[in-house]
Amino acid sequence: MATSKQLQFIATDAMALEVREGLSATPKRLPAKLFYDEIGSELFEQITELPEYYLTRTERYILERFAGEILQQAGPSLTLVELGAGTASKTCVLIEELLQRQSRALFYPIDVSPSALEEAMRQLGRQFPSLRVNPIVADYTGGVAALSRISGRKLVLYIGSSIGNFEPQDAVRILRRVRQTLRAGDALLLGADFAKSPKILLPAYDDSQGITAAFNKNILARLNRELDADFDLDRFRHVALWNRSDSRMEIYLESTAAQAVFVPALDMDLSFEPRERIHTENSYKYTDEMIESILRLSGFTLAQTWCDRKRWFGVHLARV
Ligand code: AVJ
Repeated sequence: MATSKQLQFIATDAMALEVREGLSATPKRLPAKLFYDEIGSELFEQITELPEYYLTRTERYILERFAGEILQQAGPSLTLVELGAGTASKTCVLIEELLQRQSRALFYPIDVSPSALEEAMRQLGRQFPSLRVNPIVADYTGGVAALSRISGRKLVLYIGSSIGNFEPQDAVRILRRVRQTLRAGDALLLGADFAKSPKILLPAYDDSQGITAAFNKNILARLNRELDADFDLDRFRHVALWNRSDSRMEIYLESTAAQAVFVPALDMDLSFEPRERIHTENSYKYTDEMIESILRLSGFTLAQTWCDRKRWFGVHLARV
């Protein structure tokens, strides 16, 4: 039984409205941002260490290998800003290189999670005494608004393939807003996963240890905890599919039986047919052409792309 305090969390939020909308729709869906409560964020950390999940370690390798070139391209006297920074664990690589080029630096990590930002502060403060960290607690919209108040030459980091959760037109909308806060000389560093064989993609989103399944199911567990819902987690299974025509991985929770679910905090009765799915995430996989077009439509020009030898992951520097 959830306490009233727990019930408040989603129920008072605009998030509750999105949950209601998504579960009322046909086919049913839930917003991917719901994954990241404390348990979900911990499960995601575990995903990044899975042998099948190549994204995080490949991007970190690219940042390590090319940090010098990336900062050279971005220009002198940089202030770093990171959208969706989390604990900023991959950003250290760039900060280390930056502090070899300039004696002091400013870093503005932007994230919705105050606890992740505290962790970032603690880690970075210890590791880099000459770095000034100014955390900003905000979502994408609020974070972008905060961007325009930051002075100096900026390099905005949007790494981790977080952009991949958005439909291309929404990605353009977000990047265009970022673009509007930037001035001549500023740059954007975008990390994005490349389209590749489903033989590589499918295991990355359906690992042998079942961590991704647990991550996906945590959405339902969260609705049980915070909205007092009665989803039976054993009667849903994790499904990952490659959608070639839309160039994206899709993940679902599939009902294994006909069943009814009640969501008290939303006063919602749900019914599921056998094999009926809830769509929980899209993860877009890009070609060079897709990246170029998204950047161009957002008002950026692609300056350079760095990638690993297999071209599994790309880090793209774009200028205003
Ligand atoms: C955090 C959005 C980059 O799409 O690969 C990992 C989330 N979902 N496994 C991704 C995720 C399933 C991840 N991003």
